[in-house]
Amino acid sequence: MTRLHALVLAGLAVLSVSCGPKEKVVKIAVAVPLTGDMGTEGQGLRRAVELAVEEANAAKRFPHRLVAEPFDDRADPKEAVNVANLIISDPRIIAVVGHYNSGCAIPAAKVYARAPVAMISPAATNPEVTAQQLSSDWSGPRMAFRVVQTDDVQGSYAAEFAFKRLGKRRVSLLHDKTPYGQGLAEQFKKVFLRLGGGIVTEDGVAVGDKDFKALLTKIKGGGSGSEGIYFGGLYTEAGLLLKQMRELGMKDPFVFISGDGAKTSGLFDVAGDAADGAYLSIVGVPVEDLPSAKTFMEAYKKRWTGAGEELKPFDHFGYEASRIVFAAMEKGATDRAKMIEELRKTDFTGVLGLTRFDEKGDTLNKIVTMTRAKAKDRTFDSLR
Ligand code: ABU
Repeated sequence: MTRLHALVLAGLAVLSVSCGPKEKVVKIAVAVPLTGDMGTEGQGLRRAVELAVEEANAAKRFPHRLVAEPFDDRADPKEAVNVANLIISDPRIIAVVGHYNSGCAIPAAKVYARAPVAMISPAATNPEVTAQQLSSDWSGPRMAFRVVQTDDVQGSYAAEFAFKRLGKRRVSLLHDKTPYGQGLAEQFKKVFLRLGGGIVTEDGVAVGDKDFKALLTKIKGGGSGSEGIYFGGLYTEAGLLLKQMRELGMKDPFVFISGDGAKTSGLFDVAGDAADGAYLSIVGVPVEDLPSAKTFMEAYKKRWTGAGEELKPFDHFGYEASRIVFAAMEKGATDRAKMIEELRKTDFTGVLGLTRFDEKGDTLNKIVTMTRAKAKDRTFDSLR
């Protein structure tokens, strides 16, 4: 046993708490939506973190049992704060993998900073999730990290794609008024205008709205010459927009472009064939195109075989976030403070390739990919 290994074992013994007569546990919190429309995505993340934890336990990587403890933030910022308070009150939790929604990660991070406990988001892409830590009124250390690219990259990429690749010059902007949806749409707008394009209408919708026909009729018939919609939001509203667009005859060459929150199989459940041809950007490279993710995908499919347990779009990010936490533990992160310190030094090669974080805690990987929905197969083709 090396000296470092001995120190790690000793430290973990201090952190962990007896759970039975002999057993000690160290926990990773998985704070995501587990119910509601976004529950499908959060359950995928829970499965991915559980898989990582089970693998680490099976390999006897640590002297104590690891546990992935799920917390349901219901994609609701207020509930995310409640959940974050519960998490910080459990001393066995050494780090958080979460949250899915930027609107949840932003306020929850403020709670984690008080503890402080590290949060690695596997999905929240609004820049503020990490950038808020640089503001003068931030209290606590910088403890927010993420393994996904940010929306300033994603929104810019989509604008360039619409202008240069699709040749669109007049676009209608819609968003769901959340930090994610609005932020992404505003970034698209900034770059599309800079390129010489025009935003001809601009509207917000509410998460949970079902009828967009009046809004779409305005876009279609307003004499604006709109050539398509850029929507910042999640798959439920995106699916309804697509369905109602097609019903109103808004079809090719009129385009629908959205982001990573809409690119999931749920889009086909909501929109059916109307999803066909929609453009959806994703952060990173599609998991099936990553040779480094092959083993993970095989293990996931072997472990999770039930109905509705198929791989979801952010699962490999959740798996990677967990393994980054384990790597930090092996390097001596035996308590919450050391975990934060160790995560800042992350130099981890795994499913996503090499992950390092900048001074804000954002991944240095900046790849974004555009995909196109194929309703017949319920798949998304990568466009290169
Ligand atoms: N980035 C996908 C949607 C989640 C969010 O950032 O709110």
